[in-house]
Amino acid sequence: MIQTQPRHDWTRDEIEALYEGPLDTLIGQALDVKRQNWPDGKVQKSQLLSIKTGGCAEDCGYCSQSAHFDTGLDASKLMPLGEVVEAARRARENGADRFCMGAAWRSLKDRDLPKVAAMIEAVKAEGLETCVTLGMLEAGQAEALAEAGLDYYNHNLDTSPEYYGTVVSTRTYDDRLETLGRARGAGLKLCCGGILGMGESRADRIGLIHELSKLAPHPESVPINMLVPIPGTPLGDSPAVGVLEMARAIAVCRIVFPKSWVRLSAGRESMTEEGQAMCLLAGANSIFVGDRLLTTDNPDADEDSALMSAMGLEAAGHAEMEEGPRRLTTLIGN
Ligand code: SAM
Ligand code: DTB
Ligand code: SF4
Repeated sequence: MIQTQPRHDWTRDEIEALYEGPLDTLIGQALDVKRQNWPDGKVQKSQLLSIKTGGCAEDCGYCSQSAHFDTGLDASKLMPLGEVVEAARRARENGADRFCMGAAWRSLKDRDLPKVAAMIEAVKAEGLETCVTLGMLEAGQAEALAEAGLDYYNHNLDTSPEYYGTVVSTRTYDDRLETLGRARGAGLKLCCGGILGMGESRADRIGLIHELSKLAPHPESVPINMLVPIPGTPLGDSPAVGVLEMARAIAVCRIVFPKSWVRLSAGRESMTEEGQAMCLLAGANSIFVGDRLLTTDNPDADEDSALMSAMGLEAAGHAEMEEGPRRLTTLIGN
């Protein structure tokens, strides 16, 4: 009998056993869990907007926006409110259900908080779920964001605690956990996941999932990114991770986080249609739409329509999907 309720006592060995299993067993289990918690045939769409690009003080080895590396990216100031609202409207018209605003900050400054709060209020008023990712939070800031109507705070753990220092030197894993705790303490939902393809081992991928599983409650949203290699960064020449490895990580996340969104996030632009289908068949139930992520390309609306139509999937909003399982009748009954 497959466990479909969230658990916080997963051991690394249990997660490893899932991850290393035969792919048909793993994906079969992931789909069992998915069908007991989510409707068949539906995918949720989120859209990103970079509200403050580049010039970041952190040295995350994967990131185009770090001031430590010459990536050729032009830094810009915080976007005016009107442009953010326009982008949110376009996203909603394109079928997005959640709008995620990202800023290339090491940490949120109190002087910027009212401007970001106004963006959250305005995007919420457009009928979208709201998410922001603004770096580290100080005491009290998460409460102010929640007050403005924020639904989710995105702050990724990115990899295992052991590998983290190889990728980032300007902050620690514990700094990350502290901000996650502050966001959770203010009643925000968490969006927290990681990246595959940074030169980490499979044990690090298992370690990441294990760390995420210890968060109680689990992050409501778990984004799994495939590294988009950025020339000029320390990870710019990293060999691509295989799509089957992405599918394995997604399937394990679906089993370990049965009631969370598992989002096939960055990296779709470099995948074939079949590769993306494989990741969705492994249990992902959300994607980023829009032809840009934060600073890099994402498949355009026509490509996504073709993928959805080839798979017979429909976009659905969070409210419909959170109603829970709804099985489509199959050709052979039940
Ligand atoms: N500054 C904030 C922070 O670091 O939390 C927010 C922005 S940051 C761009 C958000 C997340 O995007 C990172 O934690 C990482 O998981 C993901 N990301 C950034 N660059 C990426 C890349 N080149 N490929 C894949 N994912 C990436
Ligand atoms: C997440 O896990 N992935 C998104 C979102 N959370 C903020 C960001 C992906 C960024 C990809 C690289 C870029 O476009 O700069
Ligand atoms: Fe800055 Fe975030 Fe990029 Fe790190 S991932 S350099 S914190 S924008």
